Amino acid sequence: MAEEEGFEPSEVLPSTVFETATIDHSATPPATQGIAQTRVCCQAHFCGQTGNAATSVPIKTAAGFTLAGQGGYRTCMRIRSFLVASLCLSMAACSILQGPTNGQGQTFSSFYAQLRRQAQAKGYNPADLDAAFKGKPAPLFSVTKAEGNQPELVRTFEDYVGAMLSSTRIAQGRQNMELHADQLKAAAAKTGVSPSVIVALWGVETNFGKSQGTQPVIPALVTLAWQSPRSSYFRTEVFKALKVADQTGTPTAQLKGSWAGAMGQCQFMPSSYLAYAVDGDNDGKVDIWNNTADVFASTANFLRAKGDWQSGQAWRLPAGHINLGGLKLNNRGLSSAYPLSDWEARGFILPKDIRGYTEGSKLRYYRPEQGGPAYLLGSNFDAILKWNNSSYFAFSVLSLADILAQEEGQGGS
Ligand SMILES: [Ca+2]
Repeated sequence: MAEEEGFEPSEVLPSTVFETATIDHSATPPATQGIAQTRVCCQAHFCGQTGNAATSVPIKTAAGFTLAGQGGYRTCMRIRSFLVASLCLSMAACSILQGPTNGQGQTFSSFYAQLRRQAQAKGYNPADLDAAFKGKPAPLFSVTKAEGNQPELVRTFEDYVGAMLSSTRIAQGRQNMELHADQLKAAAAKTGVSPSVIVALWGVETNFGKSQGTQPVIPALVTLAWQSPRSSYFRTEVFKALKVADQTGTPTAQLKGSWAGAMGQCQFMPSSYLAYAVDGDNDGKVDIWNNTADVFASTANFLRAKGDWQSGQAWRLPAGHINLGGLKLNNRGLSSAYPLSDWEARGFILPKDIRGYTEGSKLRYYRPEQGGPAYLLGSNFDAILKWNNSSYFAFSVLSLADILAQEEGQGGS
């Protein structure tokens, strides 16, 4: 359940501060922002102008000097040299003393103190948060770097799908379909989600449980809550993770997962664990880390409950020669979902042997590659998008499921 948005880690003063800084002489800015604003003032008065006293305004440097803006160009240039040196020293000193800041100019220690207070207000023990860091709260910069390197952000559709449908993964998928046939059938019987789809998701998420991630989940989520543009989402996941640790009796430092905070063999975010993970083998525990019956039951339950999985419905149909006039596609060639009747009005003909669709069934148009095949995708594609909002991911998972289903004689996912 990786997140699709990418951003660059911000280990120095964020460039956006400089781009958006305005000269506000009435406010007293926070320390970091103040340095950035002073730099803008410095450029405006000493580089763009020639020391015009009438238009100059007082400049308070980071070192505490205030210049009244009187005098000519030579004086300004001498002062400029002094100022630049002072600013450089001051910025370096601030960086060392305070550490890097996020896009809002907030240091990690300041953010963490605030988060700690929020956790306490929500009824959590802040000591559990501290324990996740083994008593030394600090950001994990490897987490933010990883987010900018998601495979789907740097690979083409062909490369991405090819890697997901490797011969090794298909072979291991077949073996696992046999090995866990009873548990998979039990999960399918309760949810209508076929074993091939469950195994395909398991295979692409964690290589059939073998690659669950080794990051400490709570520090990873706290880092993302501090630095990510989706701060509020990850902040909520931090609190949910504390709840997961409590429910499962896991010490917070031992809660492991991916750099994005996804946990266990099905890579559930903490909120998904709390909402959709279920006890597949009725042993009284919901263990998505070690128990395959729970992993399969939880995976299928997510698709049924959150994705409204339509059992037996073909997930893709050849689009044929339909009228695309006025149809908007996103940058990956995917349209919004429209009723079957709308597509029929554009010239689509539903094959007679396809079941599970009505006139109101919603489908999306999808042509991932220019000049390549085009499809209409049913709501089970959307169910996978709710798992991971990436069309490449959803297409790969369901294609893999089709291959595994053919092996098992299921006739499609
Ligand atoms: Ca169980």
